[in-house]
Amino acid sequence: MNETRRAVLSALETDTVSGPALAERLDVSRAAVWKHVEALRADGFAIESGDEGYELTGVPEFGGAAIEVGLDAPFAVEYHDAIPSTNDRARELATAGRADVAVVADEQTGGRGRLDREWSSPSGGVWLSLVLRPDVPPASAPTFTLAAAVATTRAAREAGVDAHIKWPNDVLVETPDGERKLAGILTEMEGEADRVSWLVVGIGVNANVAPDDLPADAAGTSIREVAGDVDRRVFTQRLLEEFDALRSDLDGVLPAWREHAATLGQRVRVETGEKAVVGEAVDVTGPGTLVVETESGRQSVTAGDCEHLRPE
Ligand code: BT5
Repeated sequence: MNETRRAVLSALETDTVSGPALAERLDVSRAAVWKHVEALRADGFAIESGDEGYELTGVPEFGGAAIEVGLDAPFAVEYHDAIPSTNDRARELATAGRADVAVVADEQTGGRGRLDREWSSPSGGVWLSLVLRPDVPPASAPTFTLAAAVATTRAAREAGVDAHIKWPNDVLVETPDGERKLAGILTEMEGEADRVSWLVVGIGVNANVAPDDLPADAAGTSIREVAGDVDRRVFTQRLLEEFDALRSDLDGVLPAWREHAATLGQRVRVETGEKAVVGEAVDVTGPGTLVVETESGRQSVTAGDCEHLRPE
């Protein structure tokens, strides 16, 4: 969004302000203020002009400016009604040197999961990718995936969904028919030997999505199915705020992850590509390695697909 327009919006966020006062505060003409107010109205903001000045009385249901209003985290939001993949767009922004941008879409036409799997992304979801430039070594990158899983789980719980994390990156809901996937995370990175250049953390949440719109074989669920429709603007803000708090305290990520995880203490089968590791998941150690107690001793797994097995 245009800087002045953003400033008009943030002024109206806390107060009713007159046109002349706004013009003076932002050092622009009254005509410019009026133009920005009109543009905001055209974007769906309800701004009333009364005796005291302009009053913000309503924000659009979803969208970039809507998410930025009242957001207590330093992300600029780039919104698309539809886009092939927010991760692809975030990679472009990362390559161009940007940081702390959240690319958000209502619908993705080419959503990606891990290992080039498809990620179904119908309209009504929260499909979001963060562009980050943390000053950490590449080995610490998985911590940001864990942080995204914690942030998503917390936001889902606030929306009334009893969500848990399955190692490493799935957010699940336990249903009478078994575990259902509510959200997935795809982290991509470019780095040098000793430090990360950029990270793109892609988070896909089945928010206001009908179960019929999810792939039949995916065992997915949505916030709509479990708890009814969520205010996606507030949900996205809470997710971004929780993520921002976690990345500012990386030592706190692993304990928070453990607290929200359904995997620890379970019998699991982890497909690593080369082999299957079967046993009890006993711990996750930094920066996201799963420790499995198998018949032949403890094994550490850094990546793979994890299945929760029924107890023997
Ligand atoms: C993931 O992969 O779980 C990572 C998903 C990341 C999606 C986000 S959306 C924003 C950003 N932009 C992108 O293009 N991607 C990211 P994985 O663990 O590989 O799981 C993929 C598998 O989940 C698929 O093979 C399906 O079986 C299943 N699946 C596909 N769409 C689903 C959905 N909407 N809900 C639940 N399961 C789904």
